[in-house]
Amino acid sequence: MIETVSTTPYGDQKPGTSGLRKKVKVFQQPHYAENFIQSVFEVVEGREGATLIIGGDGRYLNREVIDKAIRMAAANGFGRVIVGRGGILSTPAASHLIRSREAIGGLILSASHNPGGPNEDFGIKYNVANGGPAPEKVTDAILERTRAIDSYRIADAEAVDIDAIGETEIAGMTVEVVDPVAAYADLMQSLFDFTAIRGAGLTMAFDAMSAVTGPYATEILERRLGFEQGTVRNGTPLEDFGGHHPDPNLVHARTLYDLMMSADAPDFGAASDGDGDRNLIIGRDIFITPSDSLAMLAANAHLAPAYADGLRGIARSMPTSAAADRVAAALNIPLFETPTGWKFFGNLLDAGMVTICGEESAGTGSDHVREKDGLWAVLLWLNILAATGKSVKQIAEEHWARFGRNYYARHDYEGVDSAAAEALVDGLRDRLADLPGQEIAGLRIEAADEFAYVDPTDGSISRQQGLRVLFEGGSRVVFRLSGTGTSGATLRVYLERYEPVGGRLDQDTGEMLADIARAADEIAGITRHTGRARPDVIT
Ligand code: G16
Repeated sequence: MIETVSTTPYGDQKPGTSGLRKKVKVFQQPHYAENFIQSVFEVVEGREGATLIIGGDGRYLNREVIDKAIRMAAANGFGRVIVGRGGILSTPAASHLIRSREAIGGLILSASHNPGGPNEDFGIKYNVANGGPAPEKVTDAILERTRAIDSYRIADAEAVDIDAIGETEIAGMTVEVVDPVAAYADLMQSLFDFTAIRGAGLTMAFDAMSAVTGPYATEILERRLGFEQGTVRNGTPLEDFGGHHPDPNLVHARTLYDLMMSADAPDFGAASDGDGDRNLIIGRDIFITPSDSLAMLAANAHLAPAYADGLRGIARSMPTSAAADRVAAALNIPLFETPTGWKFFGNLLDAGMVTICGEESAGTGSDHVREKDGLWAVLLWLNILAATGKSVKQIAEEHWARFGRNYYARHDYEGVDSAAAEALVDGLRDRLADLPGQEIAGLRIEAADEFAYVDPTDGSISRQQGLRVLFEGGSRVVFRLSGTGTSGATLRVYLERYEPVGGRLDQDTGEMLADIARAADEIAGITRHTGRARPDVIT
């Protein structure tokens, strides 16, 4: 019944910012997914008889890999697998199930905001018992196993029917198929004032981008909160996301943006990504950057029942703007600056040191789960709008008038030759010490360094987490290579300029950042190294 299958290692199974992400064709190589899953299972201590959660964002290959993962879990001693019906679980819903069902961990099958389909991307991520992405020491151990693997174990059984709710047995292990939405929707209802949101008479448009949040948003927004039918657009998860990038930004959610800038705009516009952990927030006639959204949510969170007693602290990734820092200072609570990657928030949340976390990459979340959570951010915004009776624009303008404004943009150079990208980063690293005092594009450099993080809970150190150049007056540019791409390198250049209270708070972001963008090119030689005159995506 249990087969041991011989295999040989693949050399490219190093987990990135958020799990192993590769082209579908890579995952389709013989034993490729099995090698990785077996390597994960071998580092899960205490898996004998334990519960494992499995689900994914429904992209191409999801069902096939779930079938393998279930049969491998049975062969590796797990006692129970809980899987979302149809193989569906949004990333925050999976995190919640791991916690609420006291599972030892979970496999989340997703490549997040990356496109899906036979020629696009797939991914496998392992989350640990707190519901959060495996920390670096676990992903390092997984990588080590992938390099030495010589066999994997799998139950030689029929595929389990994952479309019917209920329990079945496979090789002595129970497989429980659950409604992917119900427990998560209940959790959201416990955090927010659904009655107030329902009664506020707001209108909204939610773009699920043909990805996993469709069923969640339909249940919560249309059924439980009473928004009119059709509020959720592109609400059916498709294996290829309808051929689009399920990435909620101004490029890929352009239709929503155009609607929100038009005369027909509803009060509130939002979108989420492939696996439901990212969010995009657009008010009528105003886009809210993810960094600002974090700051505005933190400043107003006490208006929602779950956060009525205030926040313990705020955490943000280093490239995220300092807007949240000013809120933390005003609330007199600590602010933690971590490397990019949600996994770095887990220890702070577990230790009760922070309540809200966020990243420039369209992620915000709280201690209710251990992942960022797209619909959570949407619901907190709705709760704030309902409680204040103000528009998104009013909330934003009042926020800037109180705290000042961090103009912010990220410039992405995608599919850059890896060697050229490395050369850019290495070259800049070598010159960091010489930069302070220099004047570039009219800006004087105050400091320059490479970000390293010491986790205050366990002392673990993460080095080489981005190069930062700080200018006099609080502006800065950060350079880093993405850890989530699947072809070539993506250079991310994060631009930020602070305008204090009483300053120019209603200007065009591009214009306010133009001199910093020029300085960034001069400092790092972006055009020289990449051959690109301008970024592929600006968010
Ligand atoms: C993942 C991580 C985030 C990170 C983002 C961007 O998001 O969970 O913490 O900010 O990648 O990472 P990078 O800049 O390395 O591409 P997701 O939504 O893709 O899982």
